[in-house]
Amino acid sequence: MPRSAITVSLVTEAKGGPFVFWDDLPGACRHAAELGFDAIELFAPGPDAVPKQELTALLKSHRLNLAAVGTGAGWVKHKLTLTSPDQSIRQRATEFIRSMIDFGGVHGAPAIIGSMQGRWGDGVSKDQALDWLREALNDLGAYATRHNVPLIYEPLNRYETNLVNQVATGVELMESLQTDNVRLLADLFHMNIEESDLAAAIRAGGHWIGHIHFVDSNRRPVGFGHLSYPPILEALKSIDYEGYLSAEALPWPDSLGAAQQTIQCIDAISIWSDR
Ligand code: LER
Ligand code: MN
Repeated sequence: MPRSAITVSLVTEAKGGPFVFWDDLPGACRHAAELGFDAIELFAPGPDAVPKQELTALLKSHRLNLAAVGTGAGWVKHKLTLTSPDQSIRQRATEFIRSMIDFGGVHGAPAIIGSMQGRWGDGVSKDQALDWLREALNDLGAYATRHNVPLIYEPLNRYETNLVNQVATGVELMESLQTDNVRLLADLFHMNIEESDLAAAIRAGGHWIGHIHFVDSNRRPVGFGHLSYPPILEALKSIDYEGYLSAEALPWPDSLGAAQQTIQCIDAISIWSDR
């Protein structure tokens, strides 16, 4: 049975982005626990955003897990990417992600590479960018093993990257790596733009899928857009998906309303999937 998670952003520069709770981490944990979520997914400005003991205490007192940590602040705050034409930027990007792997890893959570993958162009060929991306995923995937967590790589829609937009292309990338410690993130919002059949894409992703951003077509919480969930859930069942359904969604109509809507849907799924 997949577990439930809800996103919390502490990144000022990401304002307007698809995160349910904002700024107030203790408040977000309280709401998440009261509503019955299993975990939070944290989008933090950097590895020092929340001291280790403080986060441990918060998670423990609310009986929450840390589902994952985003690394996108490296892009939105520092303009770092793994495929920049500038070697020193690529290096700093790798170092930033390594520090985020440690930040999440001590709490048992994987780091997600989404916008930090960058894009090809600006003098960099697609083959070159993919080579740099593979090099970084091999390096960082191997690094994450020290915390016994995978590294999560997220295909994004065409308006955010021109590297990997579909799950099947993500699988090709995974299969070309030397490390086997990288898994794909299937974000239903990006998939709604890029895939012709979401359920088929999930089946094609199979065991490579390690995390789900659980959201509707318009990036509002599940049920507030036009995605049809039964085939998606059947597909997740068919691949024995046991990871998180993590609500990376806009705080619509507001943070609490978005969280309530998400947990109601996930609870309904539990009942449905037990049948
Ligand atoms: C960005 O659109 C996204 O989906 C995030 O999870 C990755 O940074
Ligand atoms: Mn996402």
